[in-house]
Amino acid sequence: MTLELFGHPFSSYTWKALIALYEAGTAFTFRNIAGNEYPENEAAFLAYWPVGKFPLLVEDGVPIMESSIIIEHVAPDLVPADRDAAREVRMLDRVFDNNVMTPMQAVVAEHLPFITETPDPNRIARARAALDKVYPWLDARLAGRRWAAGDSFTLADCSGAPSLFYADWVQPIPEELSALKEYRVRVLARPSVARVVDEARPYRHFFPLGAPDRD
Ligand SMILES: N[C@@H](CCC(=O)N[C@@H](CS)C(=O)NCC(=O)O)C(=O)O
Repeated sequence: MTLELFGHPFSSYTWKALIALYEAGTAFTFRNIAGNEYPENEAAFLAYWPVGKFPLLVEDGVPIMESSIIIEHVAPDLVPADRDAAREVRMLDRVFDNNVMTPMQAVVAEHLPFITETPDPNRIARARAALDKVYPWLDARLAGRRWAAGDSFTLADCSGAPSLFYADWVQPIPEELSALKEYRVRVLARPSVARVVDEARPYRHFFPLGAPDRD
């Protein structure tokens, strides 16, 4: 079997899939589509998935898109068998993607000249407000938990780690939300997560708002 993951080492959704692959210890080839460094990878990626959203997994020539679907495919153990526990994991995965990753990316997009020539302050304010709304909810949900959905590291942590990593850069998590802040520290120390953070260090200068000198 051949397994290839197309993605960018600094991309939050690519991290999500990489964390799961590292957790599962699965052998795969990473096909970096960063900038113009690897044109053959980008051409192969777009041939499989013209929409151009990454990550993309290709297993024996079969393309599999969407990070959560990729994770359930390569690391099924990251979703518990129990129906209620699985619902909590999948729900938090959606919350992290839709309510943390999306507004975080909206702020970033407003600072990318090839997407928006003139940053829209209203759009930025709305995205920051969306983060401020979800942070207290997450803080309450994570209180008393080691990992996002309880005692085990799951799919929800694969999305929690990258979304909170970047969201805190864009709109810092308030000090008083200690459960959320501590979770972010804990999940960034997990070896699979620390590995993606380290692999992305050479790309930090691309962060359009200016990467903070931490993490
Ligand atoms: N729902 C998708 C989202 C993927 C996504 O938005 N990826 C970003 C990179 S982090 C991307 O492809 N950006 C490039 C673009 O939108 O053209 C998933 O979970 O895989």
